[in-house]
Amino acid sequence: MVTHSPSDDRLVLMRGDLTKVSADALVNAANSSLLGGGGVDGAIHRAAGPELLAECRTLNGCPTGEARITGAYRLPARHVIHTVGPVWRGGSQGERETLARCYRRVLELVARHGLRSVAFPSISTGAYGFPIAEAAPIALREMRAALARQPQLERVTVVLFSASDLEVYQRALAEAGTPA
Ligand code: AR6
Repeated sequence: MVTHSPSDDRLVLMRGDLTKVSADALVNAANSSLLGGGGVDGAIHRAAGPELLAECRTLNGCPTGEARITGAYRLPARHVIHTVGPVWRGGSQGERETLARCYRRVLELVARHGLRSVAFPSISTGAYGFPIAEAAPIALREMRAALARQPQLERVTVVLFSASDLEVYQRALAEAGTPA
């Protein structure tokens, strides 16, 4: 089951495993080494196969708040866009701005490569500890802004791992108000 944004039906929320979703690009919540880890990063590398790690090794990492694009190998996608979210340190270290920049950088790469669909996990809200109720409106705001700018974009999906995470995003979407 998917939830569509009331203001733009190209923005959808669903519960599931990101590595099973088909899109031009799947977004990875990576760390700055880009050499894999746990959570969605581990799942993406496992599903993509070792060729993804081999390509990531050539990139020499990625700073927090930035993004890098690679092939997707055995994933049902053309590309993986890796971004490094902020570690939550209480909210006074610019975490919200850095999280917004992650979404913007990913969506800039989507535009630059002419991609029509992209699927995101909830960046930083697992191991990196960003409160999901604060992260969801930031994520959705950046996605709506990109959809308004990018007519080629047919679908932006957020794939939430748990029912409770999906509920938080659904609430944020309902509260988001008028289009960006
Ligand atoms: N599909 C969709 N969402 C998932 C999946 C999946 N297969 N697996 C986990 N999630 P996290 P972060 C959710 O920890 O907080 C890694 O070790 C998860 O429930 O994956 O940005 C990296 O290497 C949570 O809601 O990413 C970094 O070191 C969300 O994805 C660090 O974790 C993000 O959780 C990054 O931490």
